[in-house]
Amino acid sequence: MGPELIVPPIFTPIPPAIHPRHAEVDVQTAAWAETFRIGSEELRGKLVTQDIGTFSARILPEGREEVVSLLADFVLWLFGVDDGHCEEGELGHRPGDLAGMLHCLLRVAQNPEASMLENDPLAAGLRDLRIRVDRYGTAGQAARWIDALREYFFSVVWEASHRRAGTVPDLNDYTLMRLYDGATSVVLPMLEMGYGYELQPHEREKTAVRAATEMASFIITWDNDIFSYHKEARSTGYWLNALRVLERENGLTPDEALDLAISQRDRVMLLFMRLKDHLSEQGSPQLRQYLDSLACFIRGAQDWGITSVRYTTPDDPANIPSVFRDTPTDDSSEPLDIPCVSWWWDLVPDSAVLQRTV
Ligand code: 3E9
Ligand code: MG
Ligand code: MG
Ligand code: MG
Ligand code: MG
Ligand code: MG
Repeated sequence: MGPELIVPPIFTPIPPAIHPRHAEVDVQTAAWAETFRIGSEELRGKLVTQDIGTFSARILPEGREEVVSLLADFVLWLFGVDDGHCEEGELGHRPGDLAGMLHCLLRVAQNPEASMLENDPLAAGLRDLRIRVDRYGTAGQAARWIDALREYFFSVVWEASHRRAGTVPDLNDYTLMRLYDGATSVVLPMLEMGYGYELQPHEREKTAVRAATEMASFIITWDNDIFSYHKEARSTGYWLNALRVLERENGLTPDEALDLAISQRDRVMLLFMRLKDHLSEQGSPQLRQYLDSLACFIRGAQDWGITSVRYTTPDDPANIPSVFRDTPTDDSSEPLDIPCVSWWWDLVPDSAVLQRTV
């Protein structure tokens, strides 16, 4: 292994926030994982120390406590799937069998009464999550949550085909896959449930609102790829990460790939903030709340990412920062040269142009 990567402070213009009941939620989530026996004993033993309840409390700092708890249990469950089945399990190398298993889980989410996977802890946990989604969300939000699970599952099957072949996708394919396999889109219905509103389809599906959502997913997953590089590069199995993609695609060293990944996420962060301001000016109060929640999701993932023992432990410390910076390393407003997302830059008025006209 080469010299350790040193991650510098990362740019964030979003202030930190946390729900006052974060400690209680964190304890309850560990208890939920034990009740439903999520993951192997070994995996569960790790997950319950990773402050996943605290992460959820950062995503919904003023949300309804029951939904903060629901989100925390759901994120822990997602790691049960993502670590347990995909990255560390047998199915992660067998995309066809993984697709079959995930379809059965989807059926349980849709029809919890169906008598299938009856001795499967992840299915039992999912039945419980579905009951609580029905309690705190609308019928439409429950349906969108299941659809989002399907898109997350679809993407991890794509990822599994690369794992089986030992291949690294190109940057465009990786970017598209990462919009879904970071499981960010499955969290979105819970942003609405947390504050007890439902975004109307004409606002949620508006191209610019969908783009803002995708930008949040990009930033959260690029940040994860930066902060989890230490954990992932040490894993004995296959691993996939934006830095690894950039190293391969552009013939870069890890340090150079890190600089490029940081400049990419800085440019998307600036665009996200501009688009958020622009949409907030015209949108409903619900849309403003939703956009604020996307920002909390981004910042929450950053604060959790630099503190959780998931990414750095005292016995194997990662060189990740303990603070953030308030300026970007790259303030270009040119589109990234990634075809699946470069259209994002067409949606928002250029602040440079605006500044010249005031
Ligand atoms: C995937 O990325 C991480 C998700 C499946 C875990 C669930 C977390 C969320 C839904 C919130 C989004 C947070 C992120 C992306 C950290 P990956 O690289 O497998 O995560 P890892 O923790 O192993 O680096
Ligand atoms: Mg802890
Ligand atoms: Mg993963
Ligand atoms: Mg992972
Ligand atoms: Mg990661
Ligand atoms: Mg450097």
